[in-house]
Amino acid sequence: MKKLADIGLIGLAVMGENLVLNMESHGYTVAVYNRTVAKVDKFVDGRGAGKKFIGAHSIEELCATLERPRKVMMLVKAGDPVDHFIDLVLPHLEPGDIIIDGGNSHFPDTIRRTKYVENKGMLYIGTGVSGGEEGALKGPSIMPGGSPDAWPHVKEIFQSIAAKVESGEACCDWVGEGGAGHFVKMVHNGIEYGDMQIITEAYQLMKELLGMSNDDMHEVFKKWNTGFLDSYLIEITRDILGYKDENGEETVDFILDTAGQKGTGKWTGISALDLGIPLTLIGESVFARCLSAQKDLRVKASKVISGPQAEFKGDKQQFIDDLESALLGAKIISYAQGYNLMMEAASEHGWNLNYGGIALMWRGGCIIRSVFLGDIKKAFDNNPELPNLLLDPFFKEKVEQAQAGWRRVCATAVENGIPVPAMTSALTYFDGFRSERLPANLLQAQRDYFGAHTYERVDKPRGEFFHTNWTGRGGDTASSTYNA
Ligand code: 2AM
Repeated sequence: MKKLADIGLIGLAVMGENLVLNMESHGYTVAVYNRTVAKVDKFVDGRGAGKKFIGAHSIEELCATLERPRKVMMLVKAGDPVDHFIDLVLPHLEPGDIIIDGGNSHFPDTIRRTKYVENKGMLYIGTGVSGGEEGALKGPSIMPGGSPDAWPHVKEIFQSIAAKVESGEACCDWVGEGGAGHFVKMVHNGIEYGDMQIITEAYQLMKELLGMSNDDMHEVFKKWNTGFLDSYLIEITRDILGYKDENGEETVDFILDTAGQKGTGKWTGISALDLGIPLTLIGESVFARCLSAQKDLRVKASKVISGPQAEFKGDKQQFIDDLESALLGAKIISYAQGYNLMMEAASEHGWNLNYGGIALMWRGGCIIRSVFLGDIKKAFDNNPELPNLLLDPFFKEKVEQAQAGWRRVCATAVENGIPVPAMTSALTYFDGFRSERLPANLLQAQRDYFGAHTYERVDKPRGEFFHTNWTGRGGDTASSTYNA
């Protein structure tokens, strides 16, 4: 009898093709199917020629070629196509078989689909796959969540095709129940927005304030990439700044300054607002892209509104070193905030997230991969209950060391009228986070004044609420009394 396939894949676009080529190169037999069926033969006879692929021309045929429990992975356009394929596949499965969505689905959809598929007796996995087309082929970061019983059946395949860190560990582990995998992938993308934004702020300061050339900045990023900031995004920034086209022109200078976005940063921000988590750096990074996109309006404003003339007076090398500190401080804040969001989501949705494991999954293969994530893993290995990254002794010290230079950068940028929304909002968060007392006492007084919303007192136990008749008019009735 012909060998059955270890796993089936629906969706032969570039990501799907690369991922199955990766699986095949690790010894797995893969059955493949695509909505436009002609692509199946094209792939099997083309990039897949001579390899262990089984081309299927229908969903029924695909499911019939799979080892039990069947594993059917979809890499199709997020949204309705995923629901559509789930319904097409389900009739050909048996209890215990597994449907896997490897696309960029929004986590509430994955929560819903996990329940739906489980109710039919099958298992479901929604997994983030990061690293782009190249990552899919050579080793992506894989973040699976869904039905816990499905994990032992896909663990070996997923971990063998995932990126590996130096110690050999795979950048793939079980994230958690329901939509946890896609949630963590979403936060990954939000953090990516933040990392990119702070790099652009450093670039803007070097360019506009220090008047540095692309070649000079290329050298600075090259150096930074050998230190604590060592990461994929610093590395590609170095290369972009050093890139010249066939005419010797520096391409980066010709690119229109309007940022695009596909929505995962926005989802992360919305999720933070929903859960009440101060995710300020990522939020500012999304808004910075929005402001960049208002190009016509900015051009008009630039002609009529004046500000300070940027002029640098200090020690240039010192300022470049300060910029490295600012990047470091802001980056630590961004990850502290991102982890804060994941912790809150875990408690909201009942997910048992493995925070060190998440750092390891992001350590290699994906866009935010960096040496720094190894230290985050250590922080959670040392204390799995760590409530905030800033309270880890290593990161506390790093951020304290960074703060002097980071403050100088923010102050200089503000004085010179150069926008650094992510670096400054991160610093402001840091100062708020380390404040025992914030001015919310006054805010509570205002709320009580105009809306009788009541307040708690510093000289009374928490949970007791008071109302003051601030004007002498009106009654003593608190709003909670008449809301009841
Ligand atoms: P196609 O090759 O038939 O277009 C990435 O776009 C993958 O998602 C492709 O395999 C593509 O199939 C599939 N896809 C895109 N839109 C789809 C839809 N509306 N329904 C089903 N599959 C879709």
